[in-house]
Amino acid sequence: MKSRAKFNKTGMILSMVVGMIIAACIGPAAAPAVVESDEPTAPAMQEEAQSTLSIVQERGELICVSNSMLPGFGFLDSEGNFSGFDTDYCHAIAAAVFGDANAMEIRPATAKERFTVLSSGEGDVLVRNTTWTMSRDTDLGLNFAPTTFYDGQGIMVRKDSGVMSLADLSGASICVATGTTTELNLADQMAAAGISYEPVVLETADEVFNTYDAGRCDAVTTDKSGLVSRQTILADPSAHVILDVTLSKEPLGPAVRHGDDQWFDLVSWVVFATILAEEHGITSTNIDSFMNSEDPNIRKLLGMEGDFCAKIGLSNAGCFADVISQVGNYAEIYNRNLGPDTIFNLPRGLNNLYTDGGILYAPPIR
Ligand SMILES: N[C@@H](CCC(=O)N[C@@H](CS)C(=O)NCC(=O)O)C(=O)O
Repeated sequence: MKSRAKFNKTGMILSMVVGMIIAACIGPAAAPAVVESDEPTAPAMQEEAQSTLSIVQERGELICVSNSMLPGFGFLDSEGNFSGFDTDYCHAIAAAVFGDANAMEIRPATAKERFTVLSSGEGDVLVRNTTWTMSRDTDLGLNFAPTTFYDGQGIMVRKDSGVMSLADLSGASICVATGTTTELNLADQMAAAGISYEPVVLETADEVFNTYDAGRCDAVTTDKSGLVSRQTILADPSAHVILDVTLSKEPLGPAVRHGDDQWFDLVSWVVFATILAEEHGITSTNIDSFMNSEDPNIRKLLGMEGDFCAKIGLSNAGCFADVISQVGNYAEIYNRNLGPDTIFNLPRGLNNLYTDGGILYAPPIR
């Protein structure tokens, strides 16, 4: 969409210039005809001006670019349903916009194609275990909403390989996905440590992990959450171990296209609302008991005071209350998908609230 709008703008300026030249050559009387010939560019101007929110509202559903191969984060099951931590953030945005968490469709994308899918306008937001980096923030034209999952890159090997450290991987073949920070970090870290290795670069998570599982790589690397996730669906999960090394910082979170501040604010404040709800102990099941709260912070979050949802373009003053009641607070989203009652049992670590030893910290709604 972005490049199309740009093309239209250029086309419009060109036809205006041509029109002015023609008008100058043939005199004022002919000018109206030239103006008429400009008409086809009018819808293009509208399209350029149309906000992501109004596109989403007109469509009647959100299109979320996400993963389909990462259990716990974004996974398409055999019945055709998507679920996971990232999927729930897609539901949360839909709940805020429509008051209906299910007014949402997932557009699955591989790591390699995800940015093009977003920038071409095939989706409204990218929520796909995507790391916030400077190049993506600038060159790729993305704006990153607050981090929803602080992660780091890890390495998994077979237990019987005896590999314990990076140095033990000298000469090893390592399976890695293309179009990821993973691929670049691995190259940097191994070069810095002076360790030679053979990268086996593949396109999808299924290819990466099936190739590793088939014994065609000595190790596999991606975000630690991704390793924990995919370990559960290896032929014999207990035969593998995730090394106690962290190669990088991988702050994962939603991203939107540059150029639409309101939409960026909306997605950002949906994330913050889930964190604030956890801070205040408001959950999907107890939210009704807070509706009479006298705490001004809670009253603002739940839409009883001020009109904060209007500031992100929404007419429903209870936009965040809908997120919390339909999808849950941060802890509920985390626990439902990754917590102790799931097969992943991922400790929250950095993803705890700042009051509980983590770094999740949301600015105030006021
Ligand atoms: N967080 C990293 C890695 C994300 C990533 O896509 N990891 C792989 C794990 S193998 C993946 O999910 N691949 C799935 C796919 O491309 O379909 C990034 O943003 O580049």
